Amino acid sequence: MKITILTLFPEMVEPFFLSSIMKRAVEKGIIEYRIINFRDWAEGVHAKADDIPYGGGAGMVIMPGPISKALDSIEAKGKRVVFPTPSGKLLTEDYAISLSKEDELVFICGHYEGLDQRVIDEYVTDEISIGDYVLSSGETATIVVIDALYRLIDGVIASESLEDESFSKGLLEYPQYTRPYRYCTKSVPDVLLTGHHSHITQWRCDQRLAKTMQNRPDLLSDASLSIEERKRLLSILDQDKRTCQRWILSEL
Ligand code: 6GU
Repeated sequence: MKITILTLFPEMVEPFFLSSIMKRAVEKGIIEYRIINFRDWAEGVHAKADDIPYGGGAGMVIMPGPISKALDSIEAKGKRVVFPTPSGKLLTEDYAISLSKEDELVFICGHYEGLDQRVIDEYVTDEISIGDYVLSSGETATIVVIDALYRLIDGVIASESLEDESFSKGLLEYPQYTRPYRYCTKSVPDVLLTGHHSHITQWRCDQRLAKTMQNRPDLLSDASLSIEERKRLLSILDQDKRTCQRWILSEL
């Protein structure tokens, strides 16, 4: 996949491509990236790329000229052009999967208050938000979007690693343990040492259900649960109810 990032702060983005799993994906040739500073298309001695908003208001807006020249130089029209912004559609695992299937993606990093709407209308195919909070820079959001999608491309990470992780099947991930067996008086759940494959699978499945119910009950209504998993969920709910009842009674 070819990734192009248009930014005024290349130094914020570059390190991501130089470390860890992304570094390996680049070395393997799975990811090709280029980072373009669109200030290079700005004019005047100050190479101005932003200006005050028409109609008044706080902050600065990225001017249409330099960014659209940069976009034309890479023939962005017809390509999937992503603009990470808090006003975009929410990034989900399914959204990341759809982006991971593209051969090429272009990212525009906004800064300050935003990007002139005419540039969005002309070039942007996807306005994406990474959550209901505001970041000061589009660069960090761009890295989040890229991180969520590139790991799903074949060959980047082992496919088994993707199977049980959070959001696969619409559930959160089960807890993981490694050596030592005892750490600060706590030991690893015994079932994981039994070598009994089906018991371990069952325990992990229960843990995923319980974790999802505790931290993200909103996910359960869309999760694709089997009859057996629904029954397990009921029994976990029952146990929770009994624990809750015991706690209430102990306070009386
Ligand atoms: Cl994509 N950008 C910024 N600046 N803030 C955000 C965001 C994006 N998503 C949530 N907050």
